Amino acid sequence: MHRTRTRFAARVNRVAAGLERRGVVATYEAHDRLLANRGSRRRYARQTPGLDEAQRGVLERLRAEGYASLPFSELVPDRAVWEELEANAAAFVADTEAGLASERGGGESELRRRAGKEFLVRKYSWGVDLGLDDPWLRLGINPRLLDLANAYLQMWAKLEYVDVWYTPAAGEAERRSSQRWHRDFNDRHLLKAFIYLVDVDEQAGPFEYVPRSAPGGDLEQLWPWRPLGENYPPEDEFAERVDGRSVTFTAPKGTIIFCNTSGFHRGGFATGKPRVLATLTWDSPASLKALSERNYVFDGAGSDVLDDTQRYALT
Ligand SMILES: O=C(O)CCC(=O)C(=O)O
Repeated sequence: MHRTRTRFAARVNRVAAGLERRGVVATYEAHDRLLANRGSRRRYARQTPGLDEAQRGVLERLRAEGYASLPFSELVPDRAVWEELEANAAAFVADTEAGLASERGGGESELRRRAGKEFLVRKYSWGVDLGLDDPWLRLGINPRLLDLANAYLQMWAKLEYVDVWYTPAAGEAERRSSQRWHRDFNDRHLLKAFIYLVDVDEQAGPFEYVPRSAPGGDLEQLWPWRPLGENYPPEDEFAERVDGRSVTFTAPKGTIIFCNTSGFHRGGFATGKPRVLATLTWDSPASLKALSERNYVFDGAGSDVLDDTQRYALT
């Protein structure tokens, strides 16, 4: 009796989950085609940003390959911006290493981690209030990056995620979660930036990407992107079908990598050295309506200095 009820409850839950999933997908598609993204595309068309040569170079490579990388200083030549980020990152690294040392000694720490990706320590993780005094938030709406994001997405983008990650060298044998090849499920209109804050070699878990695997690329049919899709293919079959066509971003500190992570990517399998990077995600309003949630709340202070694209990105 109890067993029958349990099985029945499990079936009801499965049906409910299936219906909910279909509802989420339908909401996303409606917002992409008709509702939220239409307004955002219209705004972009009315006010298309002028890009300089460095930005145009990134945009062309993003459109052709789904990724582009370059020294941060080529995109943002203002030295003061980098120095402020570097100082902020150094404080995060010092706090993180103190916390990890305390944990190793059996003590407590206030380090932020998220379920499923415990191998990674995050500066913000989830649910933080951020204002314009935060250099990482300001980087996400810096016109050198935001104009590029808007031009790539062909709409006014939303800044969805801002964080700094410290991945300790774990010496694990097996890759887990985002260390394995996957597509991000949360938007087809997606741009991420990874800014390396240390030199990243093979032992520090470099980011890796399969060029032209994002929607629109000639490898898009490889376990195609779907909203909320089954996005982690079997590793063996994946290796066979990709057959060495991936790119590995071993690169010095101060490198910025842009990529559309609805294409296949993986990284952060730090075997011998810690990896420290900052990461930003821009996506479409449709994604925020149905598939994603910001990891921060913008406190709004001083927002009168922002232009319309910046305010749109943060709200
Ligand atoms: O840590 C990495 O290099 C990969 C991160 C990742 O998969 C993601 O941000 O979607």
